[in-house]
Amino acid sequence: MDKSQAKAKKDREEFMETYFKIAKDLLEIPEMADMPETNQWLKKVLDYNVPHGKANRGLSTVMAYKLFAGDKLTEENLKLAHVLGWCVEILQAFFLVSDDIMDGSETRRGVPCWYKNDNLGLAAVNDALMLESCIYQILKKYFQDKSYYAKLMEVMLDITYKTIFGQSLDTRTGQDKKMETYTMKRYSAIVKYKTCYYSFYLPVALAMTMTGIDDPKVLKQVQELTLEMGHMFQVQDDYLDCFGDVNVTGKIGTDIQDCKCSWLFVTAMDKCSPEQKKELLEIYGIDDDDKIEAVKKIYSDLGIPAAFNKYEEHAYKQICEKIEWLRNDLPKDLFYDMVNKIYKRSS
Ligand code: GPP
Ligand code: MG
Ligand code: MG
Ligand code: MG
Repeated sequence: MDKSQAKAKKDREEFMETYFKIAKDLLEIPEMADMPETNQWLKKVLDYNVPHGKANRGLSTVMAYKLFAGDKLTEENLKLAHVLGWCVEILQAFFLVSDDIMDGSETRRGVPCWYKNDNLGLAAVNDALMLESCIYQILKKYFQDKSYYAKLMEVMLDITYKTIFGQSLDTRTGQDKKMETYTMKRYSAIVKYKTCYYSFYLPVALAMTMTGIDDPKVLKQVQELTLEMGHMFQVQDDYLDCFGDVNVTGKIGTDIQDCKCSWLFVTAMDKCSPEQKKELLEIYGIDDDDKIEAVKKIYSDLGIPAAFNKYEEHAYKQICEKIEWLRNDLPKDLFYDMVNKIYKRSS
């Protein structure tokens, strides 16, 4: 293990310690002491859905705080940044539990999706709501006497709002199945809202809120850059849904049968012959193994994997260029770390 891997391992271990603390806090909310059964249930929901991911978003929140705070960093504030990082991870868990129900997915992080677990079914909807509510219990406990408490809530709620609207567009597009509307423009709108804001902008925005950075020009630069990273991330996600190794991604893809406006489909539409187009429009969005395989074959025949590799390289280069051109008061290392964590990812 080299030096940077050892540091990443240590950062992760420190971050995990805070998970145990906030999980305990949530189970010990004084006015809920007469609800021991639901408290035990909440523990199950948290432990299954929150701590077993890559925690990129949570760790980015901590790193962003460290780099924005610079020499004003205190032990106490670092702990608070860890707490904020877990709020982002809980938000992610809330989205994933809900998303898996909507997408009809089977597995997540190598185990059954929460709603599939113990045949929970739609009872899992309330568990998703429980997760979301936990965020605000934690924010209250740790931040209520901070001058930036209202601003933190505003950021969290605003990004949640945007994500829910992105998810609405994603889900309704898949249900309407009007494949002539599946353009790159539509795709970009879906991913900007459903993925980019919460996955890449939110961790940095929360850290900036904690450090009191509110210059609109700075926020705009950070937003532009992080949304671009998020776009690359979702294109990768779409690629992995179809061509990823399930043992590595931990999730079985559903985009083809769900008739999603995915990067692969939009790119295929652009490249295909009239005959291939006719076939694709006939077989896309149907939950049938042979038809799903036939879609994958058309993607392969069209050279979509190569087109993806080309896209990824190009997007990465553009993001790195953007980072180079950032204002000097912004921490370039943070953004390089964020993009390098995802470039060429297989999970
Ligand atoms: C990713 O879509 C987007 C989300 C997980 C946001 C969900 C938002 C909600 C408001 C529920 P995806 O379906 O491609 O993700 P995955 O491939 O991980 O299922
Ligand atoms: Mg999904
Ligand atoms: Mg989805
Ligand atoms: Mg996906």
